[in-house]
Amino acid sequence: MPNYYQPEIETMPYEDIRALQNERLLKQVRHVWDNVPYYRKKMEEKGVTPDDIQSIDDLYKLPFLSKDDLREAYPYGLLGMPLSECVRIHSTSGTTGKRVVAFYTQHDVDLWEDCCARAIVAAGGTKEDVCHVAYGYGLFTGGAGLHGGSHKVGCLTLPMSSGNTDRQLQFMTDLGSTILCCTPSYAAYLAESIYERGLRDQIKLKAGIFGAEAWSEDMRRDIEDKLGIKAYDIYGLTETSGPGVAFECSEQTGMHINEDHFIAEIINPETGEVLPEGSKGELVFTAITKEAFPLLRYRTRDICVLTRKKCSCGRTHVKMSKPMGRSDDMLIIRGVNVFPSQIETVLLQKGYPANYQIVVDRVNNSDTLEVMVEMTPEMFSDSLGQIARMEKELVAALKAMLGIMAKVKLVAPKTIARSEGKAVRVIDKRKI
Ligand code: DLL
Repeated sequence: MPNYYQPEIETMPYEDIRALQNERLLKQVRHVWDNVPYYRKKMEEKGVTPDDIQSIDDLYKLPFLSKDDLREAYPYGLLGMPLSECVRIHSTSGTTGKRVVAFYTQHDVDLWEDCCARAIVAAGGTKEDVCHVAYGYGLFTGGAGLHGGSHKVGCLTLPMSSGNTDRQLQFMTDLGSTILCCTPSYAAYLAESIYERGLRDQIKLKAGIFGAEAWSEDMRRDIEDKLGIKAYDIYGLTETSGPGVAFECSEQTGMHINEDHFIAEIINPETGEVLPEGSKGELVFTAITKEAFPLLRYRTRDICVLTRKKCSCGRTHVKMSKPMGRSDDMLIIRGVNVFPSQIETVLLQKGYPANYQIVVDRVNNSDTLEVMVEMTPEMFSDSLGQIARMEKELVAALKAMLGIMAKVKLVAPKTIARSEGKAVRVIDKRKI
């Protein structure tokens, strides 16, 4: 039997969700118009007033917000409440340009933690569980979000943060962690360490809640097999509060978006046109309950598909597919669109671990693509001929997937730095 954290909301009939969204949208547009001069100006420039928005059908009339807007309005320009009402900030992990800072009232924190609690319960969590939170704590939203959700469910919460793998494994075995929350790349690293130290029999993990970065179905299977758990995806971004905007249920075929808090749209990233259900495009969110940072029509840059197919778990909220890469993660190499996730899929299918680095450069006016891939200890060999054969086989498999030639360099086990948070997979030297 599926479990719900807030069944009256999570299994609400579609018409009721829509009615709730309509009501909340109208209120939110008014709130933003009255309290966020930056967005009000954008609406005025487009000739839109709150009276023009009578239901979700009018959403398309509202202007988009992008990361550039957030940077321009940094730090307080999009604040919807007096600073004295705010109790928290979080910030993106962005490495370029100004960071994005998001604000929360106590009400915002509360609703966000509810969303994360829903994700934990959907992964089978109850108050009997020991929830091991190994997402980073601090400005990053991963630690705080899952921590708050775990409290709400009533799990025993281990606020581990990321890093210090010895300590992670010690607590995991001594305190019997049953749910692991961290990035998929850190989960893969922990799984590798558990395997190497022969600790598999001493861990009690049953589920993992992994997100914050792209991970493939092959990586999911790999982690599930190594740890003997079910691995659930969780999605979110700092701008919309953090993790828990969407989460996977027992069906593991996409993530339910918490539609009582967010209206999702898919648009054509080039033209901004709203696309029908089932189309692949850029995900756009309108936050309809947030007070302090009430973003309307925020362009996430994440490319995915939405579907309302009936779900066996009984939840009625729309599902998003795994993001198929970000529109700004896409590499254009010799005119061909390449997503790092395509490369990962090839590597995992060929039995390589998910430890790789992609280096893009420009030599003699032509783009080059090099993929450094770690071998497993079982594959590792001193025979240069054997390694050359394996590299050749990978070059062919990558050519079949990407349509272009890549140079492959196989390296010894443990040579590529492990990530404790979001993995850095791509080095694009053309941009340096
Ligand atoms: O990554 C929030 C989060 C924390 C989500 C913990 C899940 C778990 P940011 O650092 O602002 O926030 O990064 C947001 O990360 O636009 C996506 O591109 C990517 N992302 C987040 N979750 C997933 C996922 C957090 N499940 C950006 N799959 C988003 C793929 C994801 N990409």
